[in-house]
Amino acid sequence: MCLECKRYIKEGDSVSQFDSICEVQSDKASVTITSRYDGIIRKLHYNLDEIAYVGKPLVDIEIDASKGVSPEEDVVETPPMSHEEHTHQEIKGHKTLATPAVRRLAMENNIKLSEVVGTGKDNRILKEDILNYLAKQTGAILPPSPKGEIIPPLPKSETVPAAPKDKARKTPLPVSRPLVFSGKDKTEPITGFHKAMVKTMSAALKIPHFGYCDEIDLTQLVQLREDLKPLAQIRGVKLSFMPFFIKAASLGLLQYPILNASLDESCQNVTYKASHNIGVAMDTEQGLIVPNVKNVQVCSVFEIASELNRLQALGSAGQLGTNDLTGGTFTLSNIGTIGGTYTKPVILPPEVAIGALGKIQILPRFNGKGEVFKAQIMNVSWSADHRIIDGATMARFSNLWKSYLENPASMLLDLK
Ligand code: CAO
Repeated sequence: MCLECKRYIKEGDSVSQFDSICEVQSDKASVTITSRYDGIIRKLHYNLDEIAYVGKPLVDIEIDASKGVSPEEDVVETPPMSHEEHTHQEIKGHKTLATPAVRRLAMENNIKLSEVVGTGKDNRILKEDILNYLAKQTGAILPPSPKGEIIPPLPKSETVPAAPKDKARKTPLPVSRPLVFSGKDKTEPITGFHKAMVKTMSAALKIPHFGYCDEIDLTQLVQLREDLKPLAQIRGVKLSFMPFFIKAASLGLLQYPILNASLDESCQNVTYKASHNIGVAMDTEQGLIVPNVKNVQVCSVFEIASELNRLQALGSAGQLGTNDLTGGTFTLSNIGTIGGTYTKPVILPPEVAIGALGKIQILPRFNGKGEVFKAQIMNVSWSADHRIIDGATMARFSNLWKSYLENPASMLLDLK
């Protein structure tokens, strides 16, 4: 487990119960560790960015004797799971599972944990359950604060769309003078989400990838999104192209369920997944992450947009939890937001297919009458597991997906 660059305390600081101590990042999620005690920080066992070991002391806290506890030093240990510390709270006779950070989030927003449905293991209440509960209450998409602090619910009139990504980061800084090299090599451990990428991509190497590319004319969709964007904005949601790409993929998967499947390790059985949990590759400060929109087959385009806003807000704040990051069944990667036309996406095992989207460009094309017009063109690149998916299936799926996007009104026929 790696201690990420955010630490909220230093030696000598006074802390109270539930005060943030630091943020840790594992290869699955990052989470804020809070103090279990009132007291004074006497020793920090790790420097920033060092690997902290599960079960080993993280900080020594001298406990305040006046609070009726032993004045000896006590330690806060690195939890076995970064996301789900095993803490209990008794509510109305039954145990509610939630981490101290989640309980603090609930407390600061005046939410009774007994009213929140936990979606974690054994019904544990996760941070996103609280955020979802708040969002439902207020109709707002809550942008998490940069430090992972708790933002009070907004009144209805103040609903806001998810925080836009830090655009500044995408723009390369102008280099005004020649780069100076220090002349020293630097070696650093691979940690956090990068570690997950090593694991997943090494496993993906075992899959024989089949590639298939095509060009999509998004002229109608670009116009449709322009029309719908202000309506979504009024409802507090930013509507990008992704929700349409995702919904069209789900409609396609209904016809070609083999693409929403997984193959067991010995390649003896294929499992067709009932849920379309569509992963979205996300470029974040912490690295590449792929949270997924759950059960797209039963979601409207608006619901997908709203969920994507939530995932993007949590993703850019480094606060996505295990539930959002696991259980994907099919993936789309919109690298076109950064640039490029065709790419060669790598399948995320145990999934069997992935699509990557290039940038939308205005290019001359011919219409049915042979006249040149300004078309909004995007390229798509699919990769599929050739052990169970043949090229013809991938091509037919791609044709269907393309037809929905080139004539977005046709999606209405198949929406439930
Ligand atoms: N071409 C051109 N413009 C595009 C586009 C495309 N393919 N896709 C989206 N855009 C536009 C959007 O419409 C939006 O413009 P407006 O502000 O005018 O509405 C702008 O780009 C920014 O979009 P966004 O990033 O806010 O939202 P999104 O839903 O389109 O994309 C996400 C979300 C998470 C896919 C994207 O932010 C991202 O991280 N992309 C990179 C994915 C990546 O790294 N893939 C590689 C994986 S393998 O290493």
